[in-house]
Amino acid sequence: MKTHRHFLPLALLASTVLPGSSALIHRWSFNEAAGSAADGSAFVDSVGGATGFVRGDGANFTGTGLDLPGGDSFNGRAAYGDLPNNLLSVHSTVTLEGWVSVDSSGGGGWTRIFDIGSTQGDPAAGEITGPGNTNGGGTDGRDYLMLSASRGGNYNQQRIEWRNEDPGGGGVTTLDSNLNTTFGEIFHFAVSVEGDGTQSIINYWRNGEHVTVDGVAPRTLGDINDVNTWLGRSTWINDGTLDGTFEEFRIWDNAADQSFVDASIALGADSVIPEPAVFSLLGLTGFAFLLRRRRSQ
Ligand SMILES: [Ca+2]
Ligand SMILES: [Ca+2]
Ligand SMILES: [Ca+2]
Ligand SMILES: [Ca+2]
Repeated sequence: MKTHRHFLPLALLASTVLPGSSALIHRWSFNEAAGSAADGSAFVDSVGGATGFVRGDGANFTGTGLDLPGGDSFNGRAAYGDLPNNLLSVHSTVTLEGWVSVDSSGGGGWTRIFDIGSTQGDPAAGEITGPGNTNGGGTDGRDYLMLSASRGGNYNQQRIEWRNEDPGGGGVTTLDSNLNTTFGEIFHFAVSVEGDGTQSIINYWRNGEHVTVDGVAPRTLGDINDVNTWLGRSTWINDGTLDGTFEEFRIWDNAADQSFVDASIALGADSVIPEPAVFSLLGLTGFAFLLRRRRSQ
């Protein structure tokens, strides 16, 4: 009865939750019934109720994910995921976590995993509500926090960029990475932003590798005019839209660390790590160790 010894501590951990300590605030799993994900199709947020919508054409629900076709959302109608406004700016600290595959380079250059901010088009407040340029103004991203899938079409290069030019004068922070991408292979990502009211610290992991360590941005999440909250599409609306499949996307209201990332990867996209209160009681490192031990036996 060797197995039971390992299930028991997990059950205890899962039940050791303090009230009011929840840190997972949004969870989109894209587990809608397989089939066409036509323009306007909804995908649920099982934690925060912030329903997302497919905008544009050519997407499909796979049963476990949202498969975007890749292409042009400006002159064309390549589909992307559109989440509600103001998901980030109401927080000072978040972790954006997900599982996604980049299916091909067919989406073009500077495609995005996520891009959350605003686009030129004053006085329309920078919001683009569908394929094309619904503002009729300029095409530049103004405010945004984004994670790219490529740099200029090179999918073995990526970028995190945080621009604060809505209104102008806030500057930009750029954090580049050089990670090989295998098309069609699902990977895990986590980007944490920890604000102190004046500046923010950015950490980034891909498949558990700590790619960006304590990057400093002289601004806070409250500085973002987050009216374009997008998966796959760039706030620079001339950019290509990702050919990728989103299996899971989450927003946590605290900052991840290595132990959190390791534990989340060990659990996988279909399970959520127990509430952080558990970690403060029992130690997150110990929990990650316990998971690894369980998996290795
Ligand atoms: Ca899923
Ligand atoms: Ca695809
Ligand atoms: Ca701003
Ligand atoms: Ca919007």
